[in-house]
Amino acid sequence: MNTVPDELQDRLVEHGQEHVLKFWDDLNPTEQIAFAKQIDEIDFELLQQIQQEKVASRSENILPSQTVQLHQEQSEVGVQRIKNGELAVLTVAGGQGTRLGWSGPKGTFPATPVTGKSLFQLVAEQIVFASRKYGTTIPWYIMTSEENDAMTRSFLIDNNCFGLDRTNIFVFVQGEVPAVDGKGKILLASKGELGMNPDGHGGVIAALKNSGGLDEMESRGIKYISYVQIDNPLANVVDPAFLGVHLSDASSKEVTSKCVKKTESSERVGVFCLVDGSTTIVEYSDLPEKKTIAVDEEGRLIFDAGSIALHIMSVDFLQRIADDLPWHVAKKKMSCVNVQTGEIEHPTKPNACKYERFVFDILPLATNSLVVETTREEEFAPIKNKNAEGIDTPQTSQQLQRDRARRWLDKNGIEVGKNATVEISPLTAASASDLDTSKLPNSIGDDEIVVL
Ligand code: UD2
Repeated sequence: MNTVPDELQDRLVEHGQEHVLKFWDDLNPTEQIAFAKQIDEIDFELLQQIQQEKVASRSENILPSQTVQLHQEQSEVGVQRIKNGELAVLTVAGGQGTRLGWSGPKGTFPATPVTGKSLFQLVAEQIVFASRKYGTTIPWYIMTSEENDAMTRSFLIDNNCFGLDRTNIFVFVQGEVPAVDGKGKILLASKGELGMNPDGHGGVIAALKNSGGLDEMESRGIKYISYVQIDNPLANVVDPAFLGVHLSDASSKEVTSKCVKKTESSERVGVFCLVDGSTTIVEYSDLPEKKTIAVDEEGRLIFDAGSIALHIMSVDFLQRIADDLPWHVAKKKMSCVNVQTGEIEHPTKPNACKYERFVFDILPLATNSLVVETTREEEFAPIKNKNAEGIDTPQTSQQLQRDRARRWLDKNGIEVGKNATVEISPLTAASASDLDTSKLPNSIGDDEIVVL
């Protein structure tokens, strides 16, 4: 049995968190060592700063954001920069597939309609295709979480990184923050473990910086990042037109974001808005109801620019703002040890304050940003919920993937039977114009299942 190291005790007392040691004597020496290590790694100053950070009162000055259309003519300049090796892909993949009933990292979830390719494979193969097409290297940065890091790494290695060179993949883990109760006391997940939470997808910027990822990018000559969430199989991860528009006018932009028109007021996507004059995304749950449902004279939604969480970010901008993202607090339910009784409690009401950062909070920090509208059917088929829930499910996503494949074939004059299922591999094409008609069938019959 070890006594509590003085230094540890002092630090906890200094920050008013000494209650976490209440059950120290119940732990065996190995557990004590692990617990001491966990406490030692906590940045108490940061936790204190987050708790003291004033939650900005929500401004009433919210207007719809300006958007421009994304045009393919802007591709040429993007292509040049990709060829120069200035673009990297960044995927946030800290989430688990729990909401989908999938035990494992969300990126390992089978997403495509015929071959069941995983979400990770879809990103990897798009990078392989673009690297070949443009004769360049496009490194891939993947953010994992403590929970899924080891599984993600083995998944990639077991699958030979889906054709990518391992030296061009940089996996890094997002940060964690202790969860606290209403009085700011850290919760105990067990007698020898603090209750921790991932710091949100906005933690990606600080994690990139702290892991050396941003410096590594600069040493490779990477100037721009294509940011994608792992949950959208149709996300175009290497899009020259998107990069082109980011670079398009005299004043260089620090972040450019894609939006699509919302399908209905209740759609659960963040909305691009001008808040106190700055472009930003207001999460669907935070946009006042009146604004969410507001329509113009023709019945069209006024706040209609939905975020599909695709951004081009300039690396030098991220270096500058890496530590500046604000924190959000969410009250959630979390099982934890009752410090009076030592028993684990499963609350029926929210008992824990969880702290998170949101990646879209980089927008108001940018001196120059732009929102471009893209075609929803081409780029957005998120997988968020189980099939039974009906919206943003594996089933709805697969249908949208099939529809896009059909449209690409149609554009090339290939007739596809009404009930046919077509899957186009990211290794074959990134757009309708990439399809090589000499290798395509003349037509695809009804009920046929085809992989191209
Ligand atoms: C996100 C956006 C929403 C809309 C929608 C589009 C937020 C808060 N909401 O909603 O506005 O644009 O996407 O599809 O951004 N992740 C991590 N670490 C974390 C938390 C999340 O890596 O700590 C990753 C996660 O693996 C996923 C992505 O971030 O790839 C999105 O996270 P989410 O599922 O919490 O966001 P969602 O679907 O509520």
